[in-house]
Amino acid sequence: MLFLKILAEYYYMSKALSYSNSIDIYIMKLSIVAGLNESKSTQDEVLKHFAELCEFLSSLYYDGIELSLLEPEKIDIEKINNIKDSYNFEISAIGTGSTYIRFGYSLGHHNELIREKGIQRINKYIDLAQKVQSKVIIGLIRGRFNFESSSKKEKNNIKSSLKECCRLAENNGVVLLFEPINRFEIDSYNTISDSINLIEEIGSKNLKLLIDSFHTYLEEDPGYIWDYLEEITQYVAHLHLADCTRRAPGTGHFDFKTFLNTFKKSAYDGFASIETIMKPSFEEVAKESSEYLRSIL
Ligand code: LER
Ligand code: MN
Repeated sequence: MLFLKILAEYYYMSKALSYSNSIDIYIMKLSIVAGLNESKSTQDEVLKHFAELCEFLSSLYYDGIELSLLEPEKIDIEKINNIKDSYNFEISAIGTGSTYIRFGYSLGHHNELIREKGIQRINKYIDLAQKVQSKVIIGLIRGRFNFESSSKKEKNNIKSSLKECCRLAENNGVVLLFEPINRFEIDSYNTISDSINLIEEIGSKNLKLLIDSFHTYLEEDPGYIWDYLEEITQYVAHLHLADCTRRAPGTGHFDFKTFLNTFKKSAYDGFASIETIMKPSFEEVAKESSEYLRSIL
């Protein structure tokens, strides 16, 4: 017990020191993805669930929580802020993919009205992000194309929708996180370099890169990726962590030490967020991942 207390004190002390320039101790901020079931729950249930998550995760030394939401407008902002502040927690990012999965709205859709719906949803996420000081993920909400479209058309649609989303993000001082996603889940911008080209083309200071270790494992050339990551850290504002089987980091053979060290060396100050299949359970993934990552960081 005493050992655990000393360990915890050391952790919090070094965390405080990590933000001072004078001492070279670096601790990467850790969060994990969770939903709040806001579509099907009462406000009280959502708040209770959020408070329980903060309580549980702070006991495992997490610094924040990444929220995957379907209806961001349903969140009671003042109360959520009070709860997160009472745990000294951050909402590391807000996931938007369920908008595509549940409503079918996407930024790359060939139908302009559906694209417009997607942009309107992103606006709602931006509004929440601005009020809870978070970032908005642009991942699966890009959608997939079908026989009525083509890869080229889809890319152009994503580009023009994203320009509009960036304008909204800039007006609200919110950062958008563009995530390269593997080819089995999405049809374009599967690789980091494709995504960086798009970010460069759009040229908004509010558009950053989210790198997910699982998609990196599937899409990037293993002989080249580690050097390449070192060159592009300045674009990155968020990380997703899952092992090559999409289970908890440390359960497969993805080289998290090299991956995370690349960001550590560049004084990356964003979050690393666990985004895995939550098996055997959310609680066990949260616990195992925290222990493993703290041991290698
Ligand atoms: C979203 O962050 C992501 O990584 C997708 O693969 C979700 O399935
Ligand atoms: Mn991801």
